[in-house]
Amino acid sequence: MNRTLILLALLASPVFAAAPDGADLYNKYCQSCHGADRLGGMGPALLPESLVRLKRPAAVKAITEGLPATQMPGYAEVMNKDEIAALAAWIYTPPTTPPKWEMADMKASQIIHKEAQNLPAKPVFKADPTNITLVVEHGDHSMTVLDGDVMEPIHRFQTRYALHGGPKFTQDGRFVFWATRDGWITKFDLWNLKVVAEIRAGLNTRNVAVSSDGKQVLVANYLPHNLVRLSTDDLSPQQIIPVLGHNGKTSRVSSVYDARPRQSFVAALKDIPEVWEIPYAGPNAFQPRKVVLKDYLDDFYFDQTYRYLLGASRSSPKGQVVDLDTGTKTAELDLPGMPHVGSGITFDYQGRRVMASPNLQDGEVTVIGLDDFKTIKHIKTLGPGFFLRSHENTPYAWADVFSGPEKDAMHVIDKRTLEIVSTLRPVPGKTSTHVEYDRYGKYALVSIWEHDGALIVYDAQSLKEIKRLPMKRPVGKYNVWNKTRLSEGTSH
Ligand code: DHE
Repeated sequence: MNRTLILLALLASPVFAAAPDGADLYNKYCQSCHGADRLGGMGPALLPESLVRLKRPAAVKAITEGLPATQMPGYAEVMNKDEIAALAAWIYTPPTTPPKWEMADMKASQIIHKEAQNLPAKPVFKADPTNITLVVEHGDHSMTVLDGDVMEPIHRFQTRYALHGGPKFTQDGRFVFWATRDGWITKFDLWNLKVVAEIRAGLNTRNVAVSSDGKQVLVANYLPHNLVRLSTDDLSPQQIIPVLGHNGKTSRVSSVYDARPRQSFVAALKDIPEVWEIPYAGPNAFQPRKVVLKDYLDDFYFDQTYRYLLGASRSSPKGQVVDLDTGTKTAELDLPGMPHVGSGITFDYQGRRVMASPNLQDGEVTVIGLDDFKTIKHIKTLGPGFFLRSHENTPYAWADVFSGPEKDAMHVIDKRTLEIVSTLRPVPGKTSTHVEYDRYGKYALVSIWEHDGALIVYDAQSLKEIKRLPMKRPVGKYNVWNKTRLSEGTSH
């Protein structure tokens, strides 16, 4: 064999084979579904921001074996282990130029469903439209519409991939708006059970808020760092509000909420110590008022006057109370661990208004007086919880234990004594989470967070199970009346 042939043979041997190139593999196998530049298409976006909740070994497993109940196939027969590892590493690598999503991109993505325009303002079903509950099912990305009087489904339909945050209703309860983590916003006509319009307003989105006058939708984005204002008519984009702080830094937006009595939106920011208030009425409409703070406030709870924000920062051991009128911090809160104040509730305890918050890190529910912002009680639970829910017409609040060995437990707390009076295990060994009530507080609905999970309907007074509705990994539930009437027992 001459030298050239030996060299060629060596280069072709596994020792000298070039390392697999993740970008090439992406273009070959993934781009058609996950989009050019990893921005998403039929499949979700595969940018580092979109993958924070997916551990790398899980990504490798998904590429190798595919994902059940989705169109994601397995690639074990097509790529070897090194190629799969290179591809997984590539999707977690930030793009060399930050991805953009501008007005023209939004406009090009807008879909107006013609068959859902100008339909009658009358429900097509017999159920009481004010007592409808929407159930978001993550297992197969669908939504069930429940008749809240009898707790029976009246409709079920496919949604886009990975909804997150509460759907937001117009005040009459007819139209509902929701966001996916990939930035798709949907407008749904609940009375006609039809999707009216859709638009992609961001690349990585947190949630939406709808103004109380029913005219504006505001979208909170992680990527790009902005808020996007849409018209509620057909979701046409009206304004991009870049989030640039006083210190010249841009920020992700953690969440945005409607502050009805203030006629404004209020946004929590992840990367800069500011809270933004964006009025939607008056001479300063749509011009952000930037409240500069000493500490970050990336999740908060409004007191019932909407003047005070009770906030937690994920990086600070103390919570803070911010007076929105004066734009200053007025008190510190004794909130240990990682309080999930956004999921807090309000009620009366011994003649005082109090708020209670679950905790994502510590096994406790913290109860705080709203008159002096002092902690009244740390109610010890069996583990960290995600959601706390109640209703005006019940003496009980339900607190889940979302993670850890006791994730199947659901505590029932008596609001009169602040004691746990019952710990239910709806399905032993399976995560039970997120309670929502019907309009009258008669039923408490618990999600069994499993692919072949269920919604369990309890009698809210006797705490006895009434029935089980099979559901695909149900998570959030949203009752029209409770959400539009700002029930003190739920988030808005
Ligand atoms: Fe959520 C609401 C933030 C993870 C299910 N979640 C919210 C809201 C915020 C938030 C700011 C309020 C928006 C609204 O209602 O308009 N969630 C976060 C996080 O920061 C966190 C911890 C990590 C993340 O990556 O986002 C997080 N959330 C989750 C989950 O893992 C859950 C259980 C499953 C999922 O959907 O990914 C989850 N979040 C929910 C639900 C709501 C929610 C069901 C609405 C609750 C309601 O009753 O209104």
